[in-house]
Amino acid sequence: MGLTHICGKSRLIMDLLELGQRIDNREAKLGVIGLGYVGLPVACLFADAGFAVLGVEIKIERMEKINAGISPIDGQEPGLADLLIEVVTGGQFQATADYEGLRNCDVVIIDVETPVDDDHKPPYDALRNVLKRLGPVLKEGALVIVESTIAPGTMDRVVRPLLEGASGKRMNEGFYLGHCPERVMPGKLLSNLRGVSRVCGGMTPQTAESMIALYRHIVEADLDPADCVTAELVKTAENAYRDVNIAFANEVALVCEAVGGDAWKVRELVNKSPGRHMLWPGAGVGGHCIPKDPWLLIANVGDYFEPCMIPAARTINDGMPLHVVDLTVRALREAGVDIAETKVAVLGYAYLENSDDNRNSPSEVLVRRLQELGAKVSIHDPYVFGYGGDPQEMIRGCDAVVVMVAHDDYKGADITEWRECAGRPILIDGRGVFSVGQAQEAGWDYWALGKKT
Ligand code: SAJ
Repeated sequence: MGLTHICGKSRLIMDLLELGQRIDNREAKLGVIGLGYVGLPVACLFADAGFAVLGVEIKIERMEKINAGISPIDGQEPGLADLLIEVVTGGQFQATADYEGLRNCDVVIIDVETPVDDDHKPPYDALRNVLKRLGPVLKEGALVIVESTIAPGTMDRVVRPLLEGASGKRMNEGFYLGHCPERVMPGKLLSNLRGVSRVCGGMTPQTAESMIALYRHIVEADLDPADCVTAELVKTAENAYRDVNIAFANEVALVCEAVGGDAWKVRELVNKSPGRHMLWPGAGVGGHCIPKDPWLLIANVGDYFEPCMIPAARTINDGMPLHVVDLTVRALREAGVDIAETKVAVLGYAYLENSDDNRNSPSEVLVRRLQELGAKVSIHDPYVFGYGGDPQEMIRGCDAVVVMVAHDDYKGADITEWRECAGRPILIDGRGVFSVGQAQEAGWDYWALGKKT
């Protein structure tokens, strides 16, 4: 091993040891770039743990709300609004739109969106922009941690060269680099950040150890050291795993429709078999993670092999809202009605039960297709802004009612009263909310995903 290399290695170790001490005694100054549903709670938790935190947010209105102690995040996020007020008024946390303030930061955490394009590839526009603006102000010896979900290989082939180019520094000399993928869920942001284990992927083992020392201040669960590729693989694979398993449940549901089974009953009994954990079939897979992360997992493998199962699962899940449309068309046709002259009430517009989040909602796909077929569609959702009110008013006079989300409000509804409001007794159940007996007893011509009715 050459002297330079030994000096370089000892320099790295010395730098990270010194950084580790500043982290341990909370002297290290933290920067968080991107104050969305991940960055904002991360910034608040580190500020609450005693660090001085500077948040960088390019959306001025969002930045100003945060500095006024007002959480810009919609929906119920237990504890976040109070924590934000506390750390802002306590002076531990402030937001800015200016990268200059990051010059004093020993640690910079990056939390920006990483969508995929129509070719299912991540352009990383936001991430590239952040790295180009961070480079010139990056403090000597700073630790940069990407928390955004990224395709395996991105840290080494995108983040590292961009940051070295923009900063004029070399990794493991002028700065240190790691990837700690977020594992938050809307509605449970703070509890997930505190209670769910994290993979701390460092470009060197020493970097991973420094990351563990940092996250130990806010995470009560396991902090697992790894290299960056492992961290990239774990996050994208865990969500691809979920997507593939949902697709399996959906394909079993279609089999049940074809042969006369009940997919919910089948799932319950399958899961009595040791080692089986079949998920729930449904009218589609929405949200900000599951539809995207499988594509990130396979984004950089095309030169090596052609994945088939993961894309096939995406095709199955993306097809489920359209399958519910087919059920609706068939039900109306059997009642002697062409969908083009009908009124259809769609109950549920969020992507997830009891949530107001409608990102990538399967209901959007269903509504668009029904309208293309000529139906007049009304939408209800007790949580999504603009679609509240009494569902019976949406149902009144309709030719078909389609339930797309298993909100508790629907599970507890009196569907006999719904029937009395409806123009025709056609009920399409996309989430197994009702039983065949319950629906037919209430006088409905009941059609359900995953059930032969
Ligand atoms: N869905 C099904 N069948 C299922 C489960 C979900 O059709 O059995 C549908 C849902 O209706 C929804 C979509 O899939 O439209 C996604 O649901 P989700 O329960 O996976 O919720 P998400 O999108 O919030 O996923 C998050 C992810 N968490 C992170 O990325 C940190 C995911 O890894 C978690 O597994 C998931 O929450 C969770 O377990 O709640």
